[in-house]
Amino acid sequence: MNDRLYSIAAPVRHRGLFTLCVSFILIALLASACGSSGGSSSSSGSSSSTIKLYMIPKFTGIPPFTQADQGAQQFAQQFGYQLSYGGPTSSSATQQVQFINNAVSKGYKGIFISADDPAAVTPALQRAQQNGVTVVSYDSDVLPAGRTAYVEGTSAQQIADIQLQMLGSQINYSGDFVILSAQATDSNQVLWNKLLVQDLQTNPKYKNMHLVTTINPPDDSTPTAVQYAQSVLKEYPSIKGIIAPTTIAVAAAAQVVKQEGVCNKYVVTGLGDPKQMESYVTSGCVKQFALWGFAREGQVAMCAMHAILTHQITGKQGDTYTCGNLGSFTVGAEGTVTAGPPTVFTKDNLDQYTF
Ligand code: RAM
Repeated sequence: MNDRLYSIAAPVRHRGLFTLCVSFILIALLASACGSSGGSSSSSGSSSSTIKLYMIPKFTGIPPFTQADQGAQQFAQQFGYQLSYGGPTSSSATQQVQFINNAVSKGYKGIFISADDPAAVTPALQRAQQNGVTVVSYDSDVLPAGRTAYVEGTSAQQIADIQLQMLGSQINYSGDFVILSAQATDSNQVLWNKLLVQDLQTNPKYKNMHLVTTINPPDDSTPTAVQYAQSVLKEYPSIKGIIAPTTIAVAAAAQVVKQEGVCNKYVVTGLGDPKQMESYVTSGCVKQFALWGFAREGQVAMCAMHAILTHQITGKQGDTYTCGNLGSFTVGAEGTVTAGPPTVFTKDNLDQYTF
């Protein structure tokens, strides 16, 4: 398990240090006051009075979650919170529950989580809430009972539409395709795939496109996705393309079609990280894929947490809060906040993105 703490407040061991501690607390309070007024206080200078928050991704070690952490960290420093980041190294709801329980027992006051399995983590989150912990889900939602608000990177409906459009425009809106997704418990992919199917069935533009199957590998890891992408090409050789709504699977599918020398035969598209996809785009193997700013998603989630902790909002529909220079955000249906717009990447704009 990967459990990185940005800063750890040193425990106070001696009564004689009381005066010194009071001074530290005062300094910390001053620092946090400066931070919330736009200064540059750092969480690494925090004392034991600093409010501690914990961010748990689906799993650590991939760019989107690292970027969300960095975005959240930036605003945590401004607000004077201490933000820690840690989670399973590969998708595991059981391990996420351990991270939740540890955060509660260590006195964290807020938890951000992108769920590996909403049903499996929500009871632990409810216990956390009963202990006074505020929960904001991001990226992949938990059950509504387990959190106050959910911050999605971009609108789920737009993600579905864009993916169909990216594939359709490259195959003349005709032919079979496969969705190579992530594990079946990932609530974000499940929702996007459902909306995509609805779109496919109802929009006459897509009447000649046919989804052969949606594949849910047992996890969202590169070796597994590569293996499944290879099987897709073997099992369904006559498809026109693959839509992969995970940064892992879209890169894996691109790797497989490139290695097998079939870039001209199959369209690979979906949701990808620009840096991870760069070589496939510059070599012409992948023409289009989409994503949104995960750093922004982390920032908007941190601002939601701050607005809840400071009693500016309760997470009900219509609540609004501001987020520095990103402007103002409104809580929508079922406590959902949309962080920003999606971007479609092609060879023409890819070099503008550094993430
Ligand atoms: C992967 C994860 C994440 C998803 C992106 C698009 O990084 O599955 O949850 O939002 O892909």
